[in-house]
Amino acid sequence: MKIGIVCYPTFGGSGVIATELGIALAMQGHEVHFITYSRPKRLNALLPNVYYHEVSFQNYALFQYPPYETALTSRLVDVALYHNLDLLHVHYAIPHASAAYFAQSILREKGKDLPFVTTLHGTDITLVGKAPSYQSVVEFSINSSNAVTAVSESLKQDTLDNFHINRSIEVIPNFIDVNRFDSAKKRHPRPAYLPEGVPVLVHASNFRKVKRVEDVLDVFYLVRQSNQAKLILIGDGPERVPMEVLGRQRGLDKDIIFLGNQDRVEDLLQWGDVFLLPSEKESFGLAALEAMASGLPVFSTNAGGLSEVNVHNETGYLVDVGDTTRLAEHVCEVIGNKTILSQLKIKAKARSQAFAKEVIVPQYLALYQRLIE
Ligand code: GMT
Repeated sequence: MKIGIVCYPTFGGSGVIATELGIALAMQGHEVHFITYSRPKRLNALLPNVYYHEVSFQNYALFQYPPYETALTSRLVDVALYHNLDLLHVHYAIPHASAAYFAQSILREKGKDLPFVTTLHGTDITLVGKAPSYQSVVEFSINSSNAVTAVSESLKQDTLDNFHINRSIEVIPNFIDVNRFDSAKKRHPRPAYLPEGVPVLVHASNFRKVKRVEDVLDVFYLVRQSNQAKLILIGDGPERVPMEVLGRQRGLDKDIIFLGNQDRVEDLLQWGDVFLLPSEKESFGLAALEAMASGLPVFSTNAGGLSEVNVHNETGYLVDVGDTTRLAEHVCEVIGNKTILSQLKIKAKARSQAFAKEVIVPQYLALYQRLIE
């Protein structure tokens, strides 16, 4: 098959899933064309069967905002015709689904049929998508897609609750390459700032408000009242600088290590003992799944689809949004008891196998096959 993939090329989960899916398909011999405004972070230029087409902008003094959707649509038409694509898979509805719909309409005029799949990832529905400035276009383009998938049951339900949807939505959960996160393949010794024997708490996100990173610091503060511990923060975003300031104000700065955006998150997760994800909204929680595959129990909220990934009392703990006291109690209990910690680690790792790429990628392929036929 010749498949076009549209995604955000950033460190966000939707871009990561789109990239990993494209790589997995290319490794099976399919021809995969990424169409986006810059090379996706995890996309290696040397991979066979993988092509990257940059969306370029013609800016003009009249444009206060460059019309990305128009540029993307034109690029989609061009790549679909020139490379004779069989189908398009767009990740994150805004503005990818409406650009795909528009490209499909243009291509039809030119005698080419190009079905498209839209995968909903989270904030394209639960946050920005339902805002009045985008809602009608998101709703129309979901209804007009040839197939729609959501990354969790919770996100599917949110979509049905927030939009007038007149079509089916298939749930295909996110996935990972479990081998990459296998902690048995420890490659990097612990750095000096993480002394042996001191429990390491980890959080990874895009540092947006919705992730409630201040709750991560709150939990760490409470844990530190009675335990030695270190906190590793992976990622970057608007909340990073405020969190550095907060860490200093709380006298925790010597024990919090900000690592910024990282390509090889699996190498860093291996230093951790527990993973914190106190998000306000989370359609799935890919970062939690990556942590579980690395053998870290997850201490999260019960927001959105997190309970479909993290199982309370088995692979970690789930609390209501904002309940940092309860979350800190669970962390203290676990880091103070080696037996509980190692049981949770084993179960977290075992659960991650349910989301192995070998299990999930065939579900996308079956969907593509149905569409093309
Ligand atoms: O975080 C976002 O704003 C967007 C998006 C992204 O690109 O990272 O995250 C969403 O998609 C991920 C991949 O499907 C999910 O694992 C995240 O839970 C989801 N984020 C939210 O729902 C906040």
